[in-house]
Amino acid sequence: MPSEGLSYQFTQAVARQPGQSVVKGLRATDRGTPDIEQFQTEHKAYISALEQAGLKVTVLGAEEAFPDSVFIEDAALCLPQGTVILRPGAPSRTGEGELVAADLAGLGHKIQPNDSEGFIDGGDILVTDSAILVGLSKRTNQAGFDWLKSVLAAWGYTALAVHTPDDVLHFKSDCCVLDSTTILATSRLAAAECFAKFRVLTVPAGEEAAANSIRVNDRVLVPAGFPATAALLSRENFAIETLRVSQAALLDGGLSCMSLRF
Ligand code: CIR
Repeated sequence: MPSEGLSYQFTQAVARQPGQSVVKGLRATDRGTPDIEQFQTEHKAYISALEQAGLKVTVLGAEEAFPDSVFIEDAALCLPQGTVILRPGAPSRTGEGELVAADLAGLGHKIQPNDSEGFIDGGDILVTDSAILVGLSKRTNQAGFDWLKSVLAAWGYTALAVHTPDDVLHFKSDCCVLDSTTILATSRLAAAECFAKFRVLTVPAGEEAAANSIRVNDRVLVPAGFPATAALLSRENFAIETLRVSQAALLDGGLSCMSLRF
């Protein structure tokens, strides 16, 4: 069942180290190859920020066979009732669900295996305190959504399929939860019907990537380099902390996708 704080109050997280193979990670546009050392430095700071927000973080070892496996959020959805294994839609990422299932089972998670033919990336799943919104995208198809919806229904959640703009990789590239009733979103999503029941703060023009922020307990982690968004959130009385994610961004990744939080 959904509950107050489900979407932003966490005690634990699981992340995965970026491997050497991260240089081969997927990207929609080539804006340069990530520097491994810099990636590791930014990843360490990210883990520290989660710890400072009060989470116990388990950092799994790098998986060289999966260049994008640092973006662990795409492979599973952790809820109080259990951990749902997902099936990422990019061919090079389809085995990541099984990989993470083994790791999380080892950590004591109750695993809901995935027997669907459909595809679904965690980056398309926005858990709010009232419903779970799933953006259909190039990585998440109707069959993947239908399967997840039936799993979630058994646990008392309502899942709603929504649209992800064509030029956006994942639904959550463009939005995040700020609290039980407030969403931060780009203007292209802010007007969308899916947020009709929420108060929406719109990311200032030119700072679209700042929509991939994450509320973690008493603070909002915001990617560095977006001063207008930081100012907006401060004006709204959110405590913010900025973090550099320059190397993940080269692979279309951001703050949300580098951990599973629960
Ligand atoms: C990919 O294309 O799958 C990775 N390079 C980036 C995934 C980012 N994941 C996310 O935003 N949830």
